[in-house]
Amino acid sequence: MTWFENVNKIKYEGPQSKNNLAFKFYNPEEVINGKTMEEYLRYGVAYWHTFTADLSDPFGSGTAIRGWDKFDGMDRAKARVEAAFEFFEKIGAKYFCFHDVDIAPEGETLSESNKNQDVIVAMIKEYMKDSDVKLLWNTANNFTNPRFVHGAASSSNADVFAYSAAKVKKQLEIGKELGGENYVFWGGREGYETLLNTDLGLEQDNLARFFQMAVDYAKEIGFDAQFLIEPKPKEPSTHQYDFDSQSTHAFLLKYGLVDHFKLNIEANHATLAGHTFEHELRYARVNGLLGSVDANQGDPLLGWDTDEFPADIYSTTLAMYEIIKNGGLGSGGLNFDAKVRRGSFDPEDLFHAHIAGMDHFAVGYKVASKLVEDNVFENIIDERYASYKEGIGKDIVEGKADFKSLEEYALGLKEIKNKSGRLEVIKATINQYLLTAYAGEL
Ligand code: XUL
Ligand code: CO
Repeated sequence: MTWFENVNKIKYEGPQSKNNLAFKFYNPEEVINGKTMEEYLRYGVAYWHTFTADLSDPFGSGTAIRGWDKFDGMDRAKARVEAAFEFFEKIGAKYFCFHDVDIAPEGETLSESNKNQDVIVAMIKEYMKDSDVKLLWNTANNFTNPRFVHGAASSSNADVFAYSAAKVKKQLEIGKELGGENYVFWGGREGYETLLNTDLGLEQDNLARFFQMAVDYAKEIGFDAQFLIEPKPKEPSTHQYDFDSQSTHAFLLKYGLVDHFKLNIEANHATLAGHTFEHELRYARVNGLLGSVDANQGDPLLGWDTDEFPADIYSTTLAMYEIIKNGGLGSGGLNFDAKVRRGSFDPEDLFHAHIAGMDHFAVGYKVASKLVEDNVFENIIDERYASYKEGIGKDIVEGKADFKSLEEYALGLKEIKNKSGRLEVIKATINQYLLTAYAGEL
C-alpha cells in the first residue's frame, strides 16, 4: 500500500537540478564540521500539519486531498500512521512530533481517549522498530476542545486543571514508551482574554504548579526527555503567559523551574512577539535555554501565525549561526511546524514544502558555518567592544569599578570618541557570503 504513489525517495541532486522532487542543497551525507548534515540538522515532521490538517482556515473549509480521508475515526488514524512512516522514509526526515489528538481521535471519555492513544501508540512503536525515525517530541493538545475555553493549567476551573494534568500525564508515559527525546509545553490557552475577570497571580502560580508536577511525574516514571516550553505572545489567547523567551525565562526563574526546562523557539512566534527569529534564538542561547526549534516563517503582511515553510535564506542563515554558536541543538531538532498553503492541496505539495524547508536550512547552515569559520561576526563584536578589554572597561567588567571611580575617570576625559557601527558593510558582507556559498557548484 502506498499513500504517495507519485513520489519516490527524495535524493540530493545538487544546485543544478531542475527536479522539483529532489534536494538542491540538503545533502544528508555531506560532512560539515565533522558531522553529516543529517546528523546535525535533525529535521522533524509535524504530524498535525502534514497528516492531520485539512487546510481549512477561519473563512473556508478544508481543501487538502489526502488518501486517508476516505476513512473515519480510528481507521483514519491507522491509515495516517502508515502514510506518516512512508512520508518520513521518502523525505528522509529522521524525527517527528505530535500532539495527542493528532495521532488518535478523542473518545467520549478520558479513558476512551487514552485507549485510542494506546492502540495508535502501539502501532507507531511497531513502525518505529522497522525504521530509524525517532520521536523528537510529543505534547498534549490542551487548547482545541471547548473544555479549555478558559485555559488549561491556568483555567479558572480546577476540574479543567485536573483534566489537563491527566492528559499531560498520559503523554509523558507515551513519550517514555516511544523514546521521545524532548517533551513540549505550548500553552495556547495559558493566558487571558481580559484582565476584568482574571486572577493573573493565581493563574501564573497554578501554571508553575502544573510544570512542577510534570517535572515530578517524569522523574517518577524515569522519563528523562528534555522539557521544552514554546513561547508565543498571543493567538489564540489575547495575552499568553509564555510571551517570549525573555518573559518565559523570568517565569522559570521566579518559580525555581529554570533547571528543568529549555525553550522550543518558533520563528513565527518570534515575529508575533515583535522580535526577529534570531533575537529569540540569541536570548535563549546566551541564557543556556536554547533547546529546539519550530522551523517556519510568518507573512510580514499578515498579523497572525501563518506557519509557512521557511524560504528566507537570510533568516535561516542567521538562525543557523545561533544554532552553531549554541554547539548544535543537543536533543532538539528543526521541526517543520509549517503547513502548505490552502491552495497547495496535492499530496505532492507536502514533499515540495519539506524539500524547500530542508534545502533552505541547509543553505543557512552552510553559509553560517563559513561565517563562523571566518569569524565574521566575532571580529566585528571583538572590535566593537574592545574598550571593555583594557583600562576602565576592564575594571567595569571585572567588578573593580564603582560610581566614585567612574566619576573620577569621566572627569578626566577630554573627549569621548565613538566608532561607526558599520551596519551597511556588515549586511553587504552577509549577502556576499550568501551569494558565493555555492559559487563553485553553480
Ligand atoms: C501553535 C504551535 C503548536 C506547538 C505545539 O502556534 O506552534 O503547534 O508547536 O503545541
Ligand atoms: Co510550534
